[in-house]
Amino acid sequence: MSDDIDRAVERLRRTKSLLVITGAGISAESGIPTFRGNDGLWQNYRAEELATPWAFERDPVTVWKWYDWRRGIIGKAEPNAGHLAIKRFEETFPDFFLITQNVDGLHGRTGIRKIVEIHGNLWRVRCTRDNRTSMLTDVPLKTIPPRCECGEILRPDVVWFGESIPTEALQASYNVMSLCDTLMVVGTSGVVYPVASFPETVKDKGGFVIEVNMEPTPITNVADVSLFGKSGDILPAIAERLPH
Ligand code: BV8
Repeated sequence: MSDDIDRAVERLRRTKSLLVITGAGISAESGIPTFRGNDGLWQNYRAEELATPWAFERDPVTVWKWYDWRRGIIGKAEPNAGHLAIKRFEETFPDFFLITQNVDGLHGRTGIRKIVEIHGNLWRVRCTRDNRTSMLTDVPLKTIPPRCECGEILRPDVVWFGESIPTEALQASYNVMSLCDTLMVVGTSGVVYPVASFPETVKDKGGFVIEVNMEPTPITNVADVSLFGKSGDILPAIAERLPH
């Protein structure tokens, strides 16, 4: 592993524009269950039952009970050393951007600014009548389902399976992918599209891809370097070896 870390650090020292993509694994050390791991969020439920517009249409109460449970866990969580190291990368690299698939808001709590939450944020809600969004941070929720002052049901402002990524977020993602010379992919199983296709997009245009994960994923075949271990250990170790 130390040779691989050396190769990653050597590349990062020559990197002008760094793009980081994160998934649920970066929040695991904050105590937030991942989606597909042994303690996976999905284990007690099937994704189709909950994270889809059809599920919400059919049974908004069950979907909101699941989000209320997740908000309860996330509400007690703090950003971990991995989140903080990525904040340091924002200060270290002349050009930096973060795309996160996570809806937990933990990156935002580090003060990072150059970020797109491509799957939304579960602390934000959206009126199902006029799509106006607002923050709703009650834990637990006062009423399930929560309602807009207009009387309509509110939904989590997240991207569900079968829903398209908002155009602005997708455009911003393709823009930063075209500009970056190095991509670091952290804590994602690489199975959810379109983000799962992003490492190949960067690789195809000649970018260097560094993966950080506990185990091999489909991204491992695309990566120039895969660093296996906890992001909360690996990312600070890399940050330490970069110019401050
Ligand atoms: C789209 C928000 C166009 C909600 C999420 C058939 C019908 C319909 C759609 C599809 C279809 N087939 C394919 C699709 C497309 C679908 C898709 O990709 N499905 C997959 C499952 C096959 N995608 C979509 O629908 C997307 N939209 O394509 O629009 C369209 C429209 C209509 C029809 C067709 C196409 C929208 C996808 C967004 C879904 N929303 N979240 C919410 O969270 O409540 S996805 C959800 O998964 C989260 O955002 C999560 O981040 C994301 C990805 O999962 P990961 O982050 O990778 O998490 P996971 O647990 O899987 O992995 C964790 C990793 O961390 C592991 O590798 C583990 O080893 C590692 N790890 C653990 N601990 C650590 C660690 N690593 C380092 N350190 C540690 N300590």
